[in-house]
Amino acid sequence: MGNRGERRNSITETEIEDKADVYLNDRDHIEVHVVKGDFTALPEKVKEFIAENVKVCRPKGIYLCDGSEEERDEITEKMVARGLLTPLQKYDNCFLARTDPADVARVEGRTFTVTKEKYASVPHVKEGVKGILGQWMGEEDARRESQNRLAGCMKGRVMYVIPFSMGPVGGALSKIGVQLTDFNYVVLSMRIMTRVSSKIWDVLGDGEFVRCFHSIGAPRPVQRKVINHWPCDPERVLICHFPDERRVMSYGSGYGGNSLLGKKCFALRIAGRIAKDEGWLAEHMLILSITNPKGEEKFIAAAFPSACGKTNMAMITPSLPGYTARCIGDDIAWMRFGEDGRLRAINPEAGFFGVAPGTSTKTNPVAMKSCMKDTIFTNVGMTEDGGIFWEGMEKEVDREKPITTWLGDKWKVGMEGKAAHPNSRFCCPASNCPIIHPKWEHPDGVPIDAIIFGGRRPEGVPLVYESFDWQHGVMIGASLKSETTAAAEFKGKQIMHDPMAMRPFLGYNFGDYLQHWLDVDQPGRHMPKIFHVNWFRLNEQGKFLWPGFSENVRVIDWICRRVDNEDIAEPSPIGLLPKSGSICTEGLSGISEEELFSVPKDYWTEDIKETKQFLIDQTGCDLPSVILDELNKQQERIENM
Ligand code: OXD
Ligand code: MN
Repeated sequence: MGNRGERRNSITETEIEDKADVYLNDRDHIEVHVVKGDFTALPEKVKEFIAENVKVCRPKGIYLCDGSEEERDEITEKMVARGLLTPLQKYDNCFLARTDPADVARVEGRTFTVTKEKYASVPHVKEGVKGILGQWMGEEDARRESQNRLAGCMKGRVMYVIPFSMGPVGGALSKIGVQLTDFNYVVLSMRIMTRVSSKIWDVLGDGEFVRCFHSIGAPRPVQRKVINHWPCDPERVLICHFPDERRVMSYGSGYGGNSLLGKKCFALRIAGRIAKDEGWLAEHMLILSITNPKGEEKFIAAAFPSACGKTNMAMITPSLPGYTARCIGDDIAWMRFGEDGRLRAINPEAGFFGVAPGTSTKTNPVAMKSCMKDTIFTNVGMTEDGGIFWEGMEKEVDREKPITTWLGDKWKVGMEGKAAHPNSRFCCPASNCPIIHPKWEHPDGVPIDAIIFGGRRPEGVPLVYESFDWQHGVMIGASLKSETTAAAEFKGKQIMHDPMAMRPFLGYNFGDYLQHWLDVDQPGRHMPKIFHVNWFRLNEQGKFLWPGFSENVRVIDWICRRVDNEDIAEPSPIGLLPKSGSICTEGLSGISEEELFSVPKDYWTEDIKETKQFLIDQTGCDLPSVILDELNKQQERIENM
């Protein structure tokens, strides 16, 4: 924080009223008070974008963000004064936000892709089947639904204008966005998660940008009771993506992926479509590097459904001596083949928005260190001395001392209930990460050697297997399934399909998406090997067969040796399995290779039948024939085993 005693340009009602009116556009004579920044200096297209939305939403002023620390401190101070942020004295410049308990996760049921033609957005599903690979809304419906919500939705509030870059500012693989929002929490979080800077205006010039609109939907005077100083309109949440226009409209929620539009909305759904049009890949993947004791470094991109431990893997502390892991990103990878034929990846984000529960000095000490400064925690518990607490941290706090839960109740470790919401988060700058890779912001990205798909599969699925080739690997990705978690609104544990870990983040027809993955395999390109991992297999007593976390380096090491074509794999009906003894288990006790790597015929007979049916039902005539062939071949191999 800056000097709290000194009042810089805090936005006060009077000051806003005092500012001279500014005409935002000549045609409609829209006037608005410019709270901060020089509207006249903005690129024309940005002025138009702002003016159109001011006209509809009627904010009391506009605030052009510059991404500076002064700006951060000014906004933070105001939020602390209002009670929306609580300073966490134990750490440096860290704050806790508690949301309205009705606004705690991404709302997949209210998230849509809007295109003129339905099948540009979603595949042809079999008659009578409910499609789960994206939701389409027609243009007319989207226009009507937006109008119903947006007219006057920012009355009495300031509209912040956030210029941001996904990827290093000006980088060849980077893209620019401009987000409008009426929620200062979003401004602070976007500042952590993306690169917000007034330099963006110069880089942008008259170029294209992704138009991101966000409103919490709580014009003043508020109609709905505001809980925890977290205004929202949860009953009317609506998140629409307009891939043809490279535009996002998000209304009603202030939480995570619903409101930090650079993340899922832009970097996955809209960028997915841009990537298809431009011939690259925008994926729900972490990026990490592993250097072995010989000093050889490999880069890996890995896709797991939400809340399956991506952040833990991205920040792995290898248990094997002599290995070093470094993190490039924990959630999203933008990957493009370079002129040398290598697939290069950047992390478009600038921060981590990690699931808090389960993160601890035991499971992810690197993440714990990353969030000790400049971090916003949301919906976690708080200790008496201004520290954080969530499920998984029981050994790190004094059990006798009371904790304030995310709902504001007094609670102690051992009592019923939970201190933190299962989808509570830490939002911290990636630069805080002690093992961040020196090249994590390199504009050319890092060369990817292997791609991993994984999920929570308690039964039947081996610890690791390798695809026979790229096409088989794409089929493995398309067949991805996992136990549900708290990242979205689903309740209870069930195994759900989450193809390519992209089910909630698809920006266009999934059949076309699979075809795009097949099409990037071109002569002259060095295709990364594709693997599937499962850290979560249980034995008959319900105990994990594999210790996971830092021990996963043993599996990563096997993968790296396979990248070097070491003869340590043997075929099975589902892919190449590690030869006996080829994964180093030295120092581990109670590991049963037999149980970890078995491929039970009954299980896989059922699995391939179900998966094939799922893909046929969900993508119908859009399913690439290559993928259907791969599924049939796999089925045949299983039948003959
Ligand atoms: C996330 C998610 O927040 O996948 O990363 O839900
Ligand atoms: Mn994610």
